Amino acid sequence: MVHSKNEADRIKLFNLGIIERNPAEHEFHQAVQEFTGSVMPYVMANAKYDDGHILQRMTEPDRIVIFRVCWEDDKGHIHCNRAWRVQFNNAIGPYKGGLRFHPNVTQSVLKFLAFEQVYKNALTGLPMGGGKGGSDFDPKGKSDREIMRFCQSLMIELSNHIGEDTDIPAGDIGVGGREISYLFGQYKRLKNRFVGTLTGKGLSYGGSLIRTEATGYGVVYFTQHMLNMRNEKLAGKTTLISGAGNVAIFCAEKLTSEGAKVMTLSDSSGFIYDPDGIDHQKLAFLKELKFVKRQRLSEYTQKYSQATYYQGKRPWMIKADLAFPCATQNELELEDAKALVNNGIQLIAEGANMPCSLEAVQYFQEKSILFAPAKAANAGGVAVSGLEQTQNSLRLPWTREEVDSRLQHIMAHIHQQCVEYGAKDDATDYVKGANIAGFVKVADAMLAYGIG
Ligand code: NDP
Ligand code: 2IT
Repeated sequence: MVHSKNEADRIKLFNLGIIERNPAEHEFHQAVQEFTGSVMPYVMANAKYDDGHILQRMTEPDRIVIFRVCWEDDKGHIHCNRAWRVQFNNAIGPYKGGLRFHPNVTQSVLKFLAFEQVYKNALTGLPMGGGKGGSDFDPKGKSDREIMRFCQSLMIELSNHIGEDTDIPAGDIGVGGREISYLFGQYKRLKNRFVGTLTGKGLSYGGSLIRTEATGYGVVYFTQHMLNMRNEKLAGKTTLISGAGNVAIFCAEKLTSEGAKVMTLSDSSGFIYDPDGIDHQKLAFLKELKFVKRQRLSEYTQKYSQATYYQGKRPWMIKADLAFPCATQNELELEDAKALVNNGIQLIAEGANMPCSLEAVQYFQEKSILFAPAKAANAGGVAVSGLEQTQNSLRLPWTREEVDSRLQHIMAHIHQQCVEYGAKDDATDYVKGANIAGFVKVADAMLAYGIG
């Protein structure tokens, strides 16, 4: 986005203030910088937001809870981890957002995720504020019992800060169905209440159909709307996906169902390239490998010998039409963006949160590549979490068709908002559209409450 001198100065000054107030929180700085790049000009053009110092207020979380989590491993050794819950903004609904268990979790990572979640949740049109939590606990190589003891210990403290009308956690990296079940079971025991305080639950105890698939499916629904605007279709497109977790696998499943060819998946050790495409049968093998056996992706090439495994590499040097980064933050940098563009990439949709660096996003925009930012493209997961809460309150489970059709409707609505707020010449700037549409909802609620 090109800014006038005055706008550029205001953006620069504001971001320097963010860096000064939040030293060393690089991921948080990055998320705020991406946001203000498009929102500051809008604020400057609308005096009520500028006079209300709304951006200053929106970039300060409501509160952050930090606590110790001690647990005993299978050998009787005691471990201490650190955990957080960032309750960023509840202007339009109770705090809502996932929990991440990964050794690289820091306060900065959780603040960036919670900040993004505020505007993503607003875009869904459901009454959800934004929060995020997690721990620097590494679930890799731990037994089920160790995971259980860690989750139970974490919930002893977390249960004091959450509730079905206060803050509703869910999954994220390292937190899937197994972890949510241990967390929910402990919450229920501590509070003696069976309520929808966590989402992503098992189907027989309050979970929603399609929640597992929702983020990945939603990314594909959103992509279809982007392609439709250019009279293009998914069928026949070649695609790259990074990650091999919840988001990546179900993104691959839906792309394959729609006739696109998925050629790559990755994990933190490397990526697989299957030129024949990762079809439904291969995906069934991968679901068992990753979600049941919890093994490494490199095993894929043992079974499918036409595929190649690239140790320690990312998939972005492979030639394809569409790319879906679905693993983690900053996994696609400027050099990767250049390689993709050189190879004729048409569209990038962020399945993960902030997977593209600021420089990579800027480069895609300069080259007029269709680019869907995370807060729009991956909102399907939290949207179906919202629908899980609705079903919990109604005490009525919906069918697969009902939930999927609501998800499709929500993704269409998010796309529509991006088009409305992101108009640029005769195209759509999805970064600007998603940021401003999310901003307006939250900012208007905050202004209505007065100063606080
Ligand atoms: P999972 O834990 O299911 O999978 C994560 C995947 O990413 C794994 O393949 C993992 O590989 C890889 N990965 C994790 N950290 C790194 C790293 N530092 N470098 C390289 N690869 C890494 O998580 P999800 O699929 O749920 O989440 C993926 C992304 O999607 C995250 O950014 C998350 O915030 C976002 N997201 C998730 C939603 C959800 O509903 N689950 C909703 C919206 C966004 P390995 O196994 O080797 O660690
Ligand atoms: O980043 C995200 O949107 C999630 N991890 C899902 C959050 C949720 O509450 O379902």
